[in-house]
Amino acid sequence: MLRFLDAGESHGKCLLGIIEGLPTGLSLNEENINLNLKRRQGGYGRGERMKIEQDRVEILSGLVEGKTIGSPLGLMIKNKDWENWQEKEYPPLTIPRPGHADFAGAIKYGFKDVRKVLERASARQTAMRTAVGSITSSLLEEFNIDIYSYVLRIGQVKAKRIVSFNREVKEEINKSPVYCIDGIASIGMCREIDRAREKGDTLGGVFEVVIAGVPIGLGSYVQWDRRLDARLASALMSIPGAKAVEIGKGIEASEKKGSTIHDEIFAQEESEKDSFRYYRKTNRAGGIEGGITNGEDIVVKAYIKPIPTLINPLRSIDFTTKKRTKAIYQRSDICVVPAASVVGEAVAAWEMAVAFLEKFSGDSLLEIKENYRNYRKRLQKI
Ligand code: EPS
Repeated sequence: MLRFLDAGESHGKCLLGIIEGLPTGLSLNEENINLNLKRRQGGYGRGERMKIEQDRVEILSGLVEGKTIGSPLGLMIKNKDWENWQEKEYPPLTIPRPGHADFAGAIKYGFKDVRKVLERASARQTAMRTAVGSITSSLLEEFNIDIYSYVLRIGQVKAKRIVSFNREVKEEINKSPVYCIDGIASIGMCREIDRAREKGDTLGGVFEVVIAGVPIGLGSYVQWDRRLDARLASALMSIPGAKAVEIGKGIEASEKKGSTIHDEIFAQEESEKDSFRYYRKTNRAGGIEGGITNGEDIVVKAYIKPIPTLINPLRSIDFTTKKRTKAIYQRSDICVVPAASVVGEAVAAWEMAVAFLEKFSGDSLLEIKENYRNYRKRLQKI
C-alpha cells in the first residue's frame, strides 16, 4: 500500500513528508524533484514570498545510491522565511479573511488568533505535495505513463485546448509565464493579472491535467471508494482554492443526449497475428468509464477560485471586539492558477501511482514490471 503523510507550517522551520510503499529499485534524483518545485514557485502573478523561497527537497531516508530500498522515504523542504520570522514580533491576527480557512478554522479549533489556522491551511503545504507527486511521476514514467498539466483559463481569458501531447509540448508549457501554450491567450492572461494587481484584486481560473499512456483497468466500479474518477476528483479538490473538478466533458455531457456524448468503441487489427487494439474516435468520457481507465488519455480539469487575501479587503468581524471591520492583509499572490496546475499534475501522479500499484503490486520495480508485461500480453489476446 502506497501512503504518505506531511507536516509543516508556512513559516515554520520546514515541510516534512514520509512516503511508504514505494517498490525497491526506483531511481530518484533530487534535482528532478527540484525542477518541479521551481515550476510550482513560478507562474505570473506570484507574490513577494516566492522571492524569499528557493524550494529544494532533501531526501533523508529510504534511498541508497540513488535507488529506493523499500523503507519509508523521508523528505524535507526548508522554509527560508522562517529565519526572517525569528527576528520579529507578530501580534495576533483576529480578523478572518472571507473565503480563507481563517473563520471556520478558528471557530473549530478554538482560536482567536487566525495565525494558528493560516499557518497550516496555507498553500505552502503544496510544495511537499509537489515533491511527493514528482516521485510518483518517476515511478509512472517507468511504465511510459506521462502527465501533462497546463492553464486553460485565467479570469475571463480562455486558451485553446492542447490536442496532442508529447515531450516538446511539455517544454512549451514550461516556457510560458502562465503555463499555457496558446501564445495570444498567454499575453492576455498576463495583462488580466496586471489589471487585477492594479485594482488590488485577485484572479482564479482553470487548468487541465492529461494523463497519457494509461493501461485499461485501473480503478474499479465494485466499491464507491475504488472508483478512479472519484479519487482523482478528491485529489484535485484537496488543492487549496479548488472549487470544482470536471472529468472529460462532464459538464457538457449533463446538457446533451446520450447518443451524442458517449465514445463509440472500435477495434483495429494490429500487424501481429491475433492482436487487437481497441480505440475510440472521441474521448468525451475523459478516459474513465465505470470508475475504471478505458485506455484513452485521462482528462481532468480543476477550477480554482481567486485567492481570498485581498489588497482591498472585504468586510469581516474582529473576533476580539465582535465589531465590523475590514479583513486582514499582509502580502499575497494575485493569481496562483499556474502554480496550482503544477500541483495538479503532482496530486494526479500520486493517485495514478496508488491505482497502478494496486493492480500491478510488487516489492521491487522488477517484479512490478514483470506483472505489467504479463498483463499487457494478456490484453492483446482479449
Ligand atoms: C499563502 C500566502 C502566501 C503565499 C503562500 C500561500 O504566503 P505568505 O503569507 O508567506 O506571503 O505565498 O504560498 C506559499 C508560501 C507557497 O509556497 O506556495 C496562503 O495564505 O495560503
